[in-house]
Amino acid sequence: MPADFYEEEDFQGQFKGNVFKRILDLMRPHWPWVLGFLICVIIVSILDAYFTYLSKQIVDRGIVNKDINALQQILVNYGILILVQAAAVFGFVFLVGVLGERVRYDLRQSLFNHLQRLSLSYFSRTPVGWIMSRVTNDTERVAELVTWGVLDSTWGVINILTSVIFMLVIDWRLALIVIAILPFLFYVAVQFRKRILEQFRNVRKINSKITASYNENISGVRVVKALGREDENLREFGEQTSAMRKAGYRAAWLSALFLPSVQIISAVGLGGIIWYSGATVGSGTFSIGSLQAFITYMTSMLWPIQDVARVFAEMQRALASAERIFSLVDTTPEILDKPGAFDPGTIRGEIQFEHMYFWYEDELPVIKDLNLTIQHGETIALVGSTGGGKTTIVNLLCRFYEPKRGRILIGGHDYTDLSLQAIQSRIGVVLQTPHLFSGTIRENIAYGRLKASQQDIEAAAKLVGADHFIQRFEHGYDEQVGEGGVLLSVGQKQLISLARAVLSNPEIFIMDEATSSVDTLTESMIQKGMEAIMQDRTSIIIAHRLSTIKTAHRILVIEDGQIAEMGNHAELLKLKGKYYNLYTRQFRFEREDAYNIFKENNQANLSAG
Ligand code: M5T
Ligand code: MG
Repeated sequence: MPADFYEEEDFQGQFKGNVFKRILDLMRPHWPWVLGFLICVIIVSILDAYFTYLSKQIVDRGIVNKDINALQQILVNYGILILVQAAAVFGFVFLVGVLGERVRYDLRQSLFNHLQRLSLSYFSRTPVGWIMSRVTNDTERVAELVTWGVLDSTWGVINILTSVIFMLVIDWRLALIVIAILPFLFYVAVQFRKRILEQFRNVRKINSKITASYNENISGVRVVKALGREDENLREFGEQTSAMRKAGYRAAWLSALFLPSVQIISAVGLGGIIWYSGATVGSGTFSIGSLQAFITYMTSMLWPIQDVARVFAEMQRALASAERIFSLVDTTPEILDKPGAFDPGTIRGEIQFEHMYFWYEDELPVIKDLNLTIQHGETIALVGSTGGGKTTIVNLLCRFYEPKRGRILIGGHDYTDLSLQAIQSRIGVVLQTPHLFSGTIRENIAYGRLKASQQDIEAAAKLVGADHFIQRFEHGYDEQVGEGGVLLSVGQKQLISLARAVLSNPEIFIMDEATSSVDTLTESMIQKGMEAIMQDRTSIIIAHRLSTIKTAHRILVIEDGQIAEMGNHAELLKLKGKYYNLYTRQFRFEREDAYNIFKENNQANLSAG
């Protein structure tokens, strides 16, 4: 699922109280910036209100009284203050930008770091799209809240407050009318905002479904045509688009209704003011300038009210985002160094699995009572039918997961007593589907040893036989591999992963051989590369190639989480059991191998019988 599918995830209205506190904590390290921008905002909004007050003075003292000196004085003040305000506007826009970037940076940094520490089990439980949505949309929304959200609401609140204060100074009775209307205006604005947001959220939700439908229909076009699903799909699609149209209509209707409603309410307020002042202007207590100032305050207050209402309405979603981010940050990795975990300096030595049990979930054992001792320098081939638990055994040895019962000993130490770093930095793993990162071939080979020199990199590539195809690229080692290595063939990716493993000079080598076939030349190169690595190293290979299996010291047939058969190639063939069956039916071999089986078989039969 794409990340935007998870963006509009539903949330409960209830927040744990500490979400607010934690958001404040995010801002704490940047308090000088926060303080600076609050000061700027306060200056801007106080000056805004004061300017209206000045224009009242221009009318009352300057124009009505025809006092040129006063007028000049007021204008000079006005000019100076305008400059101050301009500087403050510059200040807050700049500071809010800086602050936003800092908060985003902190969030991204801590999420990235945390994600790297989380155990593999977290990633198999949690959809990638969900995580992506947290690190992109949610961090963005929280950063918006702590910057523009805080800015708009402080600006709005201060603006409203100063306006109210100035109004109280000019005429407190009139001001009370306005104050009485304010909460009502605010309530209406918030309600509208909430409903509009809700509709837009709906639109986006449906939109991501529509995108998904397009995607499925285009990528699955052959199946759609072959099964004659066109009419049915069009009908389903029609339902989605008309739901989208309805939600869009509702959003437009609400948005259109919003401003006029607010305006009508404030017009009622204005009417009250004019009615009142009309009654008092004659008595001389209320000047024309005051009336004008009141009207300006009243109308200019509409914007801050809307801003505050918008922030208020959006706050719920931003808090939900923050809560999801925190829930991710709070997930503790299941596999952690124990207190006192140590690095023995090497993990060469015997590997023992002792009565090991393991399950991914629901106590449904995937590995059952596994007992095995691997000598240092031994090459072990794991074979067996799919789902037997081969990958799981390897995952456990790498300590991506830990045994649920029993234990694994490396060099005589229970491996949970060792540090993760001590184990994982000394194991070289080549996965079944080799993963390359976008970048150059050089960067990919040096991924586990950044400081490697060009000679080391080339030596590693030569050792596994990757050098000659790399040289053929236009840019050689600087050739880009594309995202995930899409520009290379499967065989080339395998060779590069092998070179990467060689370069990191691991003490234990683990490889999940690819099942997909490569051409015979590449195949034999991969084989040579593997042999080079397996020399003097404990190696565990999930084997699909006959050549690997034959060179292994021991072959383990893994069935249903247990060792079903164990021995070398010849011994196991003689047994005529599971290995024999697998061997004759499943492994890829070439013509001559087939002939050899036939021969060996006959010999085995002869000697047996
Ligand atoms: C053994 C389950 C899988 C199977 C059993 C890796 C993994 C496996 N399983 C999970 O539930 N979660 C996981 O992350 O465990 O699976 P395996 O160890 O992958 O078997 P294999 O490597 O022998 O199979 P294959 O097909 O690679 O030859 O029930 O569902
Ligand atoms: Mg597997």
